[in-house]
Amino acid sequence: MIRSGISCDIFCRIVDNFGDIGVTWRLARQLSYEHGMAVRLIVDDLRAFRAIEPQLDVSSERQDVSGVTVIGWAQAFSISPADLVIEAFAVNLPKAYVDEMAAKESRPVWINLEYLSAESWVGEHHLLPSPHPNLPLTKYFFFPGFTPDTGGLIRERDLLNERDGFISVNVTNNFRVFLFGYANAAGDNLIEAITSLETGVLCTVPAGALAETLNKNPAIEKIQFVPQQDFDCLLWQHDVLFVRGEDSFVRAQWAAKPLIWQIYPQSENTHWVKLNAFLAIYCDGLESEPEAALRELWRAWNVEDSANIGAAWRRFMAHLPALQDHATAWSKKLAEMPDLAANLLSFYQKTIKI
Ligand code: TRH
Repeated sequence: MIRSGISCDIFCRIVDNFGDIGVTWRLARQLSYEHGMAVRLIVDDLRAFRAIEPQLDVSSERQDVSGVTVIGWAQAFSISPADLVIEAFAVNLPKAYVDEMAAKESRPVWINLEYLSAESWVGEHHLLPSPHPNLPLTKYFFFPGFTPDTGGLIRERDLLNERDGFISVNVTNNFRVFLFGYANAAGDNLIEAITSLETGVLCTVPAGALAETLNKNPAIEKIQFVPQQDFDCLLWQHDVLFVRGEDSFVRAQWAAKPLIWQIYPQSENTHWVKLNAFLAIYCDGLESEPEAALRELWRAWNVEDSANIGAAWRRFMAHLPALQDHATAWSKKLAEMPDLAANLLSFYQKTIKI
């Protein structure tokens, strides 16, 4: 592969769970192997990172993994700034690193990669500059999103072809549900409803709080985390996907399967605004009955409504063919937009010329 000659540093602090590292690790690998960039990922918690990348050596503060140099946060002082600097989710960069960015003859392009949201203000704020108060540096807000006025979604070049190839040869007889979520009081009733509706149904539940709190049920298969490179194949083996956070939510959309999103809860219920904004664009083109079924199941799962989750599941399943067609159409529609890495690079090329 031709190296682009562009270097990139991505800074990530793991707040909790795997969303921050999930997004940055995926992006780092793509920038390296598809765009030939020299990528360093500076991360504060190698142990958490290891859950999605078992090749990592947690005792090493500098190592090369899958074409990316992974550096422990404490070693950030030892590196000179790259051409493109990405701080993920408004993490504060080390002061010495920022001072060095300002001192460089050709200043880096500085991006703050924001959280994903379908809210309409995102397009208006995407790529807005934020000049540094006292250094000759400008940081740009980069918003992922679902519409062409945003930074788009991470999508690897061969992802959809790989998906179609995999699905065409891996046909399973059992109906399979993937259940990746936070602890949920409605979990047992949901499993009960899933297993009483279908025979031979299997529910895959990745390790974590949800798996730990579920009652024993022969239909449940608890699994350890797979490496992130294998996560898509795992999704493609299922018929309905319960996902959460940000990265698994996006991958479920690329999997083109009916999905239920458990959104990361925020204070003052602000996550509902985000969830409804997504539903408003996702449901466009769905008939009213499948739309109502989808909305009801999403609501019941997110408010942990154990009394109504069973009925919501049955209603959702009654519209499964329509929901499957819609998921396929949605994934096609999203794929018409340039992907996030391509948008990032074209912004870099434009900005570096200014
Ligand atoms: O783990 P998440 O809930 O992450 C988050 C964080 O909580 C974060 O603070 C919050 O702001 C954000 O959500 C919105 O969910 P997410 O984003 O889906 O990340 C999970 C990652 O783990 C994703 O990259 C897929 C990966 N994964 C594997 O690689 N293997 C596995 O087996 C599983 C189940 C997941």
